[in-house]
Amino acid sequence: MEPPKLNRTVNAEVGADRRLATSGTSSQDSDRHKALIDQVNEEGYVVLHNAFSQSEINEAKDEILRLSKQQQADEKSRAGTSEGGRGRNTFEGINTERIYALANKSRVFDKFALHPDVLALNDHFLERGYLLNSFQSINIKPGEKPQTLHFDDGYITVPRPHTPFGAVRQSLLLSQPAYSYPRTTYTSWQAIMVAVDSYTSTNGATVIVPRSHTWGADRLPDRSEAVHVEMPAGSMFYFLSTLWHGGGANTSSRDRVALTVQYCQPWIRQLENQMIAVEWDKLDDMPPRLVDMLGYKVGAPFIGHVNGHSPRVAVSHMLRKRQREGRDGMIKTDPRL
Ligand SMILES: O=C(O)CCC(=O)C(=O)O
Repeated sequence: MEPPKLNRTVNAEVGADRRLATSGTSSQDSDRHKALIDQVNEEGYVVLHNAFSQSEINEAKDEILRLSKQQQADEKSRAGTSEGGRGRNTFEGINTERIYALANKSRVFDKFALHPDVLALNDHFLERGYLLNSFQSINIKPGEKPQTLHFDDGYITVPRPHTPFGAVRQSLLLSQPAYSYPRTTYTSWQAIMVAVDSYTSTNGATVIVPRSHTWGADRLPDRSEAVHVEMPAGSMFYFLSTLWHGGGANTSSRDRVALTVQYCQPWIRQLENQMIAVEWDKLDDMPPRLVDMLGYKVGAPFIGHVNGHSPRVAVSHMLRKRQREGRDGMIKTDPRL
């Protein structure tokens, strides 16, 4: 998404337009991407079939299982008697196990956050320098109730239909005059759900309310308007943060494991604090694009800089300083925390 004119001038002066990457989609893919974008504009979501191979999905599933065992053991040792593997509240699902901060926990998941079609869609719907908002696995277990229907940017207290967030919405409309949804519709982030287990109508597949991304604040969905996104393992769906949706009830006898990756505008506080969640000494082993998305690249025109440098440079300096001073492992913890 192109920023408005004034921002373009400032971005050019400070070099932000050169600094911030796009997915670099080839022209060969552009018609296909345009069709995907059209569908997202129309329906609020699009399913991308067979986005990942069976072996990539098997590898992800094994890794989720390994992390789940580790997380449950940690929870048990912290809480003493707790069963582990359960959710924190009814919204997130009591019979639902979430593993947060996947970018910190394994390199197996990186590819799921960097799918070229998703990056191309993000380039269209978000501004350059967009961020990784949240990256987690969600296992909806047998017996889980349907999640409260919601839209993901609901906690941003700008009433629907969203006000323009500056002139950004206007540039969206200028670049797509043919689209018919209301002038005031503007979304601040998008998400994908990747089916690690096939999504069926009984195993907790996400339900969505098609076209609800255009609704104003006065319209609430009825459950009868929600449909399951059914898709085989390895497929994913991409949806706008204004689309009403929720986790489905799991009335089957099997788990429903999915990965979810959310991306947000570069000027929004991320849901998961990625710069703390991902340990600094792991950054060198990560794909640079993913490191940028955690928040390590200076946004436009210069959001997030540290003394005029990128947070990535600042962190490298701090790590080197710590090493020089032999201070590793000597960080004091405030007893009140
Ligand atoms: O797991 C799902 O299918 C959806 C979860 C969701 O929408 C959420 O937790 O916000």
